Amino acid sequence: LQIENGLRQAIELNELFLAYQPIISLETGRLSGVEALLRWVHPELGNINPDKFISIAEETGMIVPIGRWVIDEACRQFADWKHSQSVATRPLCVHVNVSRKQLLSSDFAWTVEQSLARHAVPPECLHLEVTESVIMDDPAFMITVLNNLKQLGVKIDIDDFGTGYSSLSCLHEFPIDVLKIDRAFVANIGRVYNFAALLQAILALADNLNLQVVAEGIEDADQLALLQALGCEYGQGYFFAKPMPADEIAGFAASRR
Ligand code: G
Ligand code: G
Ligand code: MN
Ligand code: NA
Repeated sequence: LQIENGLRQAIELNELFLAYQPIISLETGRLSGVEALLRWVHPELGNINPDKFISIAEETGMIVPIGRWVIDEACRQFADWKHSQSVATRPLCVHVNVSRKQLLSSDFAWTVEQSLARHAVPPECLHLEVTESVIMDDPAFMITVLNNLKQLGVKIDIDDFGTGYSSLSCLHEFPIDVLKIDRAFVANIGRVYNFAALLQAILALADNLNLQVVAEGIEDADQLALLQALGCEYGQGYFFAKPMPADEIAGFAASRR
């Protein structure tokens, strides 16, 4: 309850901030984009576990105003990088996680459009990450919602891909740009022979559908080498970097050049 009440005020009290995790081109090793991840530092409780407070925010509906703040803040920060950094030391796109309740709120697309305009962010630089389970819950309706968002020019990623129930054969019906392979999947590729074969099939399909692929949760050099051998284009994970404060991103990018 302390968390629930605190969340209501967290935006106004400036207790929320975004950490950014690098997304790396596995071909060049350079910074490609970043994923914004919400953090909450409570004045008494300190750092609150995101899994915990985000699920409370989703249950209570607080995720709608909080999510609005997240997208606006990610756009503001992206614009700041664009102005203050050379193309070699800044991310080329920013990815933001979006919950089911946000997608269902009728003014969601409008608020995204407002944030893009307010900060003069090129729409194609903003990726909205939607989990596989959210879009598969009501596929026909989600196709409409996502098509609406696509009209703004933003990109759509399927997050946590590979562990849910989406049939590979209906992927082409969704207006998506990127598959983010779930980290549970990546954790198994070196251990279970079938996972490497499955990943190969997913990469072939993605290629056919003109989708980019980001492998999540890369934690060691063996996983990276295998993903590179299979031709996976992008990766993310503790092996490269943990989520970090915005002001550390330029230094990180410079270190990868
Ligand atoms: O790194 P991490 O512990 O931040 O993320 C925990 C979970 O919370 C992940 O599933 C992630 O997708 C989700 N998450 C992180 N930030 C946001 C956000 O801004 N909005 C939503 N809806 N989910 C988020
Ligand atoms: O659901 P989503 O993919 O948005 O979740 C992002 C979450 O994954 C964040 O909480 C982030 O901290 C976490 N994460 C990022 N890289 C790694 C990794 O290499 N290993 C593990 N275990 N978690 C990771
Ligand atoms: Mn994500
Ligand atoms: Na994910």
